[in-house]
Order: sequence, then structure tokens, then C-alpha cells
Amino acid sequence: MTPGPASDDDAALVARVRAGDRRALARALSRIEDGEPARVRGLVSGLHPHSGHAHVVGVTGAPGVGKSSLTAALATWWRGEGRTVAVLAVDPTSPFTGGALLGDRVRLERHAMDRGVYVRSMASRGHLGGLSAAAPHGLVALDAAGFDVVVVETVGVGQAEVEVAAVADATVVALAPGLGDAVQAAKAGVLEVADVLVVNKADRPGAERALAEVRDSQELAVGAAARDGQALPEGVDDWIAPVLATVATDVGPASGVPDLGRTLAQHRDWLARSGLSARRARARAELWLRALAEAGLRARLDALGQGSLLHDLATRVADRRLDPFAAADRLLAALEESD
Ligand SMILES: Nc1nc2c(ncn2[C@@H]2O[C@H](COP(=O)(O)OP(=O)(O)OP(=O)(O)O)[C@@H](O)[C@H]2O)c(=O)[nH]1
Ligand SMILES: [Mg+2]
Repeated sequence: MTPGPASDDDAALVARVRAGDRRALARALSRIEDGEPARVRGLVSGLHPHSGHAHVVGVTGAPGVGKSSLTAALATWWRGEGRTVAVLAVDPTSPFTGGALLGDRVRLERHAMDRGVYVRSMASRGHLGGLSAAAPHGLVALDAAGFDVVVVETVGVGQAEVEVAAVADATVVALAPGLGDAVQAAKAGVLEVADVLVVNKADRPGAERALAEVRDSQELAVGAAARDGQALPEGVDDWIAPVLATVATDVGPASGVPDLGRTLAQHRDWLARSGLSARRARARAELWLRALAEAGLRARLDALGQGSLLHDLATRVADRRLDPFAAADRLLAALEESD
């Protein structure tokens, strides 16, 4: 019942993805999004050894705060630094066209002609485990395709931020001026996962106040090393998430976007110096393995079906002939034996 190694078809697709074939990449991502376990497995196993080079940046925040605009502006900045960029937008709230992502026409045209920028949206709702199921596999594909930076954009307040923080090297939490936005974010535990906090739409009324609110909440926040539960080497200071103001729809140096780009580069250097980079990679792999193992277990339980041991045990629990804990133990033991 365990699927075998990658098929020839998978191997060919992997080779084409690695060679920079955009149509192959699109096919690979569609296959990952479809989520058919054996096909995902063959493909992702083939891609995995070739991944691990991209700088993965999560951009998250409430609907409409300007995540896509910020991502597009950052993409322009990274291109200026000679880096290639892929964007994976998970469950975008607004229809995800190149136009929606890239904001203004100038940026759209510039990136549309640029093979160094790749944009893809992906639905993860309906997959067991939400973001944690499809996005890490999509990241593997984009990483193996050789992009220097991979941005994962997720919308939401709360769970989505925590999940994106679990797959990214750096998490940018974007907020926009609006009553209580920062307070909301603080309540939802969002500030804790931020490596960089951005108050976007700094050109709009209330921006100063929002910045002040976020900076106030930030005083309560702990540093990255404390979050990761690790002492830092001598001479390495902890990373306290900087709070930046941006105007994502502006292209100039006053937009705050170059600052954000530089801050992300500093964060990456800091991760490497502090030793947290490797530690986080391991923690990420652990989450990933747990999600896969849990999905595998669920699939095997689902496969038991009617007239099965599950059905039989359930009848006995319902009739009070067996206690539910003992029944669950038997079920797990039976799954183990069927290996
Ligand atoms: N004034 C102003 N408008 C902005 C700024 N950034 C984005 N916008 C506008 O805000 C709207 C939403 O921007 P998006 O980039 O689509 O926001 P988003 O967070 O990606 O939205 P969803 O993906 O739908 O959650 C668009 O009309 C943008 O043009 C900014 O810095 N200033
Ligand atoms: Mg968006």
C-alpha cells in the first residue's frame, strides 16, 4: 500500500522544473494543489533534494492591508538586487490575477515581461491541515525551481499567521491604519510570530497612530531567540521585530519598501549567525513530518470503512461493552500490524 519511488513521469517533471520550465512548474503546482497523495508524494520526493536554497518570506495580515502590493513592491526591489522571486498566494481573498497582485500597471508590465518573477495562487482550504498541507509542498517546487526568494502570502488574523510562520524563514506581519488593528493583532497572538512588523498605507490618515500602537504592543513582545528557546552565541544580539512604515503603492525610496528589503536581508544574516536558521529548519521539518504522519493515519482510518474493525469496535463502545480508550488502542495496534 505504500507508494513506490517517483515514476519516470515524476522524474521528467522534476527535471523540467529544475531547468526553469515554467509550464512544468505550473503543472507541478497544480498536481500539488490537487492533493492526490501518491502523485504529490512522487513529485515532492523528487523535488525535495533540490530545495533548501530559497529565502522563504511569509507576508501575512488581514484582508486588504496591502500584502500583495507590498509583495509586488518588494519583488521590484529584489529584482533590482539581481534576485529572482516567486510568489505563492495561499487562499487570496481577492481574485488573484497578475493585476491584483502587482497593483499598479507599471509594476505589472515590468514583471509580466520578467522571467525572474513568478506568481501563483493556491487554494488550501479543504485540504486537511489547511495551509500546512499544500503550501510546504508548493514551496519545495518553487525552491527547487531555483528562485532566490519565495514569498508566501496568506490572509487572515490568527491561525494563518501562525501557520505561515511555521514555513517561512522570516514572517512579515502587515497592518494598515484602522481603529484597533494593532490591538486586534496583539490579541490574536500575531505580533509574536512577526520577524518584521509593517504598518502599510502609511500615506493614509491614522498611520501615525497605528505605528504608535504597534510600537507600544511591541514593547511587550519577546525576541526571536527567546521564542525559539535558545541562548545566542557571544556577540549576537537577539532579534526584536522592527516596526516599519510603508507605502506599497509608491515606488520611490520614501516608500519604506527598500528599508523592508534591507531589514529582511539583515534578518537572514542574523538567523545564520545566531544558529537559529538550522534550528528553525529542523523545527519546520518536524511540523511537516507530523502533518504527513497524521494525514497518513487519517487516510488509513478512513480506508477501514464499514464492516471493518472500526465499525465493530464502535458498536461495542456504543453498547458499553468496551471502553473508548481501549478501543482506540486496539485500532492503533491493528493499523500497526497491517504494516
Ligand atoms: N493608499 C494606499 N493604498 C494601498 C497601499 N497599499 C495597498 N493599497 C491599496 O489597497 C488595496 C488592497 O491592496 P492589496 O495589495 O490587494 O491588499 P492585500 O492585503 O493583498 O489584499 P487581500 O489579498 O485581498 O487580502 C488596493 O486597492 C491597493 O492599491 C498603500 O500603501 N497606500
Ligand atoms: Mg493579496
